[in-house]
Amino acid sequence: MSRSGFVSVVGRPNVGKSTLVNALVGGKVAITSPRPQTTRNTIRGVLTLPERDTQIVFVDTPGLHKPRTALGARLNRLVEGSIAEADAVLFVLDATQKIGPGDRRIAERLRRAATPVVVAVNKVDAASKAEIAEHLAEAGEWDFAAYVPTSAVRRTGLEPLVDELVALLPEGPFYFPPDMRSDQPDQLLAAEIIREKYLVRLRDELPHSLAVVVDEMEERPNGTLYVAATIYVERDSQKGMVIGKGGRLISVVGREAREELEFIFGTSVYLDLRVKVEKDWQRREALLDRLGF
Ligand SMILES: Nc1nc2c(ncn2[C@@H]2O[C@H](COP(=O)(O)OP(=O)(O)OP(=O)(O)O)[C@@H](O)[C@H]2O)c(=O)[nH]1
Ligand SMILES: [Mg+2]
Repeated sequence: MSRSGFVSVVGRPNVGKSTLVNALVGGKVAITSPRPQTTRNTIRGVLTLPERDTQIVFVDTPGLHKPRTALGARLNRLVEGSIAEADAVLFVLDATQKIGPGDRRIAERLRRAATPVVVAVNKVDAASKAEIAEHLAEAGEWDFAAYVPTSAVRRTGLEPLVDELVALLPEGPFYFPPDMRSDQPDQLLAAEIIREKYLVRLRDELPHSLAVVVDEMEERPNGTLYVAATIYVERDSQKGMVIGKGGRLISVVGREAREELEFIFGTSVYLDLRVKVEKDWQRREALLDRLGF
């Protein structure tokens, strides 16, 4: 009998959840950036192990944090839902930062759940042996199913991590075709790639004020993929920042996004970007619906 199940990937913002999911499934399904709160949706990445007749569906989630806006509250509820539906939880810690109240709150939440938990102590490439040992000892007191040191960027510790997770999965048929890596529609992935390029280039609070929606995506007769997207900001003053002096920033971001989209879709891409102001969209429930949250 085959094995298959959902593994919800949770943790504080910026600990490397999305980088880890990408490394585990062997391709980019979720965007990553040095800014906290990069992920805003649950994103499924599928790892099929034919030789073990096993399929793991990783569910990347937004980092859990104290919500300050309607968007923040929605994101936390999303994570709760993902934990409730999971067969196992992958709880990610950042070895380069001390275990803090945010990690402890999540640990307490997970201890109350019936779902088994595997802890990844991630970013070990950037931490000292002493820091890693301290994490393993301190987190060990939570008494979860297993603890595995990992580096998502160097791709170390992934095999032991997969072994621990496979052991927790129930028997059952695969949820997705074996060659499928993500169930994310192309439109959403394209919007995320554009947002990622901005996250990497913008400073301060502005990244959180951005939302990207792909309005149109269509293959032209000459084979070029036409992608039209709108970048939403919250205030008039932010519009200029997103466009940049003389349109410089939007053209650089546009080029970087286009190049990655061409790589992902294997075709030439024409990217049409526009910027719109939607006052305080992060705080307005109706707008959150329209922007796809
Ligand atoms: N040195 C090092 N950096 C890492 C590792 N994994 C992730 N990072 C970096 O940590 C930052 C955050 O990574 P993400 O994968 O976006 O983190 P996340 O937990 O998904 O963040 P949110 O979506 O905001 O909750 C990025 O700059 C990554 O390159 C790792 O194993 N080692
Ligand atoms: Mg993420």
